[in-house]
Amino acid sequence: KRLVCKSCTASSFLIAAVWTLALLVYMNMLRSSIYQAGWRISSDANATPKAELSYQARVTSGCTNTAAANASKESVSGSTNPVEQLQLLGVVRNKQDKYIRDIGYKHHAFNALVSNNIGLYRDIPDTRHKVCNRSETLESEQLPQASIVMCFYNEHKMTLMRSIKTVLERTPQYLLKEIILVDDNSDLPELEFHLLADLHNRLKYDNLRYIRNEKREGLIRSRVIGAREALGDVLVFLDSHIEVNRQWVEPLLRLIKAENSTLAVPVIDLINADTFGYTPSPLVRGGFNWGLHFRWENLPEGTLKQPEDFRGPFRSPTMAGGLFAVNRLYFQHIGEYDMAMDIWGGENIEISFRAWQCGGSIKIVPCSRVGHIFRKRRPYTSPDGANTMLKNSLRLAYVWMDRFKDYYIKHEKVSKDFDYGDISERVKLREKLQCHDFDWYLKNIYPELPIPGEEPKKTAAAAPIYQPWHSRKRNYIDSYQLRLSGTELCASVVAPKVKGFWKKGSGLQLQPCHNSPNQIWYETEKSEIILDKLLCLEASGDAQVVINKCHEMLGDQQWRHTRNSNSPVYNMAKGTCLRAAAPATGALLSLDLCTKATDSGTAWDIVQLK
Ligand code: UD2
Ligand code: MN
Repeated sequence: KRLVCKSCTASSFLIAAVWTLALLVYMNMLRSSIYQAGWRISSDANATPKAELSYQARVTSGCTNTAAANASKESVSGSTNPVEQLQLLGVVRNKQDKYIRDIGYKHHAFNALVSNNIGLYRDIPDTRHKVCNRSETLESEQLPQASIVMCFYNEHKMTLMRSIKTVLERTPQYLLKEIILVDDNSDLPELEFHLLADLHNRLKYDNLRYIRNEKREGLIRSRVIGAREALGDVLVFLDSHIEVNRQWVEPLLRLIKAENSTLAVPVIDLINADTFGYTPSPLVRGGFNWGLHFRWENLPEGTLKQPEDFRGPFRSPTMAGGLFAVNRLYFQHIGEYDMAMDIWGGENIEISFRAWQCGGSIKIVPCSRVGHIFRKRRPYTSPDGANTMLKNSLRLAYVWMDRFKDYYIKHEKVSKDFDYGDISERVKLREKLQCHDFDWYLKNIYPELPIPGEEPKKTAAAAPIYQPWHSRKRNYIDSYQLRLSGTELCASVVAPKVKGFWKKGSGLQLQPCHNSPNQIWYETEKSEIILDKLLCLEASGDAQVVINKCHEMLGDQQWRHTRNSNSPVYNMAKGTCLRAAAPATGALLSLDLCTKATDSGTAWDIVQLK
């Protein structure tokens, strides 16, 4: 018994030791393979795994010339994860990321995950024309000082802080009197708690002033509330989701110093709501239609003949509204804003008519650039659900447009008894300032506007709203099949063609690869992937992938891959990747975490067509 027992103990020790060793080796392998798949594996909240480090470095990689950027380059190139190699900011890694993305779209109508990952500050391209003055501004030039007025309602916190931070970083200190934040009674928890402490701790700026409205006032009254507190010579109004570009304020202040009744408007560059990509806008000016909707339109023909012309400024019949600088006393003189206008809309057209009709002007300053997040929808409503744009437009039509208001009323089919409130104060203002009538405005400031029932005029074509800068011409850079790695199955659309087009909204599935048009994808230089040169691959809903009409606005129709085998196919808006449900004919394709192991249906071979 003793003998047996002895040998038993010895051999079981040996067996146990071998097993433990094997288990350790196996766990380590598992650990590194999980690393490579990009999962966060740390259960210890304070530990910083390697993948996490490179991720954080990448987040700051927008900042060139910084140690962070260099660190990021090293760690990213050292990464073995193809998704990480693509250097993306919106990768959805887990449930928490997905939550931030989804709740962000709901509350803000932009990708808050990307915004968080960008952080407080990043470099953006200098989008000014080469003729713009880049030499450092001298204090001896004695430009007036600016008070920034930024009002916000339920703004995304990181985006709000970055808006302020860019002003602090890109404005000479001696030109910045103060930044006045007007919180329009925001009720998002992230803004209710610690907001002031966070602003103070992270921005470290003493002249940041904070006003909180006791009730929701809307952006129009909020701006006036802020402006009345301001002490600087010039008021600069900004939205709360912007990034000012280099030397943005100097050309505005220079113009106002020279012409104190001019409203100086920067060029509004585009920050993509899905990807936060920053793109320059071309030089366009503001107009409107008879529904009193603001619209961009091309500059009058012949405005830009030689390089120097790109320095502007250009007269503009109206402005978009959100971003402009104005002499503070002149703003008071011409009657601030109409304080009976609610929440959103119309105030930009009103101040435009008023400025021009009452002896001032509006000019676009091309050497001043400010990026703004253009969203596809407004993420908030008015407290009583009212259509404030209608009420506000009626007020301005009755005060400023004389008989021409009838075109608006007819165009919008406004009912005769719609209550737009008392306008007597504003009518008095118009008399006091001895303003021109609307006929004068149309003849002298906006002769290009077609008048209903009159001969059509020779005008520059109106540019499409918000993104006139997207060229219509498609440039294809590649064509390929998307083959699920390790199989002979390709991403295909199995749907009838209707009038020469594939059926819009059709999903994708795996089919044996056979070089037919329903599995041949064309990639454009804007990273759209287009089936048969007809319909765009689009991420839709929570995790669907379909083909749809190309909308040219990127984001959900914008993709990234490594152009090799075993590549993820990454959607820029969703931060997730194309995934086949199974390696089998007929298996459906959807979107899922890119970080899943490569054998789980997210690895694709990009098979170029010969
Ligand atoms: C455009 C203007 C915007 C304003 C609007 C017409 C640009 C870039 N933006 O719409 O400034 O002129 O046309 O009214 O030209 N806000 C409040 N309280 C509210 C609602 C909004 O403080 O009740 C804030 C909001 O957080 C933002 C700003 O006002 O900072 C403008 O609102 P928006 O961004 O929704 O307007 P946008 O850019 O669609
Ligand atoms: Mn805005």
